[in-house]
Amino acid sequence: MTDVQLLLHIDGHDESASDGATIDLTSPATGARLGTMAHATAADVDRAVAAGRRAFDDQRWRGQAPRDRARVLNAAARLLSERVDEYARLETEQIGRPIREMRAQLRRLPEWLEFFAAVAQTERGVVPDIGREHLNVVRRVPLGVAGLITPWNHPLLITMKKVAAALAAGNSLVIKPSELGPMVPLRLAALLEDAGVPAGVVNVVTGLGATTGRALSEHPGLNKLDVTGGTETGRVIAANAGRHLIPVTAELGGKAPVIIFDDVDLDRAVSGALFASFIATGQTCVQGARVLVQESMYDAFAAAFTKRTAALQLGDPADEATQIGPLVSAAQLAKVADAVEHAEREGATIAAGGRRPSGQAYAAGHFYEPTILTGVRPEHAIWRDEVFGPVAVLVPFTDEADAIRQANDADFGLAGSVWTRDISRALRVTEALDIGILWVNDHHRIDPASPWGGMKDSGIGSENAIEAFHAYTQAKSVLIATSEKAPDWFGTTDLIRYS
Ligand code: TXE
Repeated sequence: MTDVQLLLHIDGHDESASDGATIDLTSPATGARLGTMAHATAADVDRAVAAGRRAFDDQRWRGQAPRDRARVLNAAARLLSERVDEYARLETEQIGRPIREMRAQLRRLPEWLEFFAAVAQTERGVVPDIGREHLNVVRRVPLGVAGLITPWNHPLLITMKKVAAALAAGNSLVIKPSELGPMVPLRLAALLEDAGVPAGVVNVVTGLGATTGRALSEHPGLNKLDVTGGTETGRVIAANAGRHLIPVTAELGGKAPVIIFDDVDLDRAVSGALFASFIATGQTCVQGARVLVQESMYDAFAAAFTKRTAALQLGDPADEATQIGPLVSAAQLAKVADAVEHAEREGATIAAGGRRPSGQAYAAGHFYEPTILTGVRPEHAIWRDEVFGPVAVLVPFTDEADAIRQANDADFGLAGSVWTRDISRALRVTEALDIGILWVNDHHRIDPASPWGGMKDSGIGSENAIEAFHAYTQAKSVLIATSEKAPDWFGTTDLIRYS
């Protein structure tokens, strides 16, 4: 087992918190102590923001030509490829996600650095035509120092989505990783410096949300906030951004529908729903939390889905055969167990799971069986509230209109999938859903080139793609008079000519 002492990373140096405080890290699978992390004070956050500001003001990163920044990001991508297996092991140890999934996820992350390196080099300003007497040059410039607040469920993926776009655009960063998953985001800062990002550009402050996270999100020296987390956390952080009049990107909760029409092959539908609902032990914002199945195939689907869910392999996340790991923390386990008990009290039926697994192997970890609930009604809390665990609600629908109505009956609008072989129907249904990320005959697919962001209570703005790059820049417009005639505003009555 690792015994780590994680430090803050400020201005290129690893250091303890100014008051020496630390927080213990424990394994979600065994309860064993993994080490400690520094608990950054408000003064530490202040120093990190100041370091980012100095790096921005002296142009050590944003002043480099885009092709030079791109070269560094591509070097970081190569280094990351070499370190993926090590980072996957660390993330599995820290958050309990099965190693087979962690490795598959991390292997793709160099793509984010490569994509945004390409965007940095190919981005162009624009020259809007505003008439013959002026030339208008509009360029995109970086914002300054960005505060990145990230969660535990995909520690490196979510940090990477934000970091790659922000760095490509030339910003400085202060990252506050989740207190449950700081290990690999900290390593990323060191890796970026190994690749050539100058010290001071990427700073990391570890600590709790209520202390370190709050100090960062309330800091008046930031030019942007970017958060992935729970919806209530997002509201608080977005309100802070509002107070300082800085832009915010927020990727928050979800309650994704998986809409299965009866023209889909049963096996494909079942394996698709399993993938949607139980990847990452259900701890993902786009988890298929509401599986809606057309009533003509509902019974056959329910039988097969329940059978395959019950057969999923729970266990030690470091074991290659494990499909479902523990939940990340005792608090998350309690939240999931409470939600299922409450659903049962409200009248739902447990078709699979619904309890902690028995046996010595599971005793010290935060394990919970993958769970399917039936008989859920729209007035039940489980229909509406995000559980963020391996719990899927299974409900029938009659026709297309009923599927759309049920899927849109949610405060969230992050993600969803539509399963059908009828392309026209897929287009109609995706068009009608108030959801930002939609898949047809798939779920969970992510790509650095494809925008990722929710509607309604699921957040503000988009990660990934050119949208994320633009969200880390501001348009700067320069109007150049090209006319030989000097304007004389007060010497003429023909003001229209000059206004
Ligand atoms: O998330 P938090 P938690 C949802 C999910 C989960 C719930 C709570 O429903 O059960 O949120 O999980 C920092 N000011 N998601 O408690 O608290 C915090 O330290 C500034 C959805 O882990 O939202 C961490 O770095 N920062 C989700 C980050 O915010 C604050 C991913 C997210 O933590 C803060 C995770 C504050 N006042 C949880 N309070 C997704 N969309 O994927 C907390 N933080």
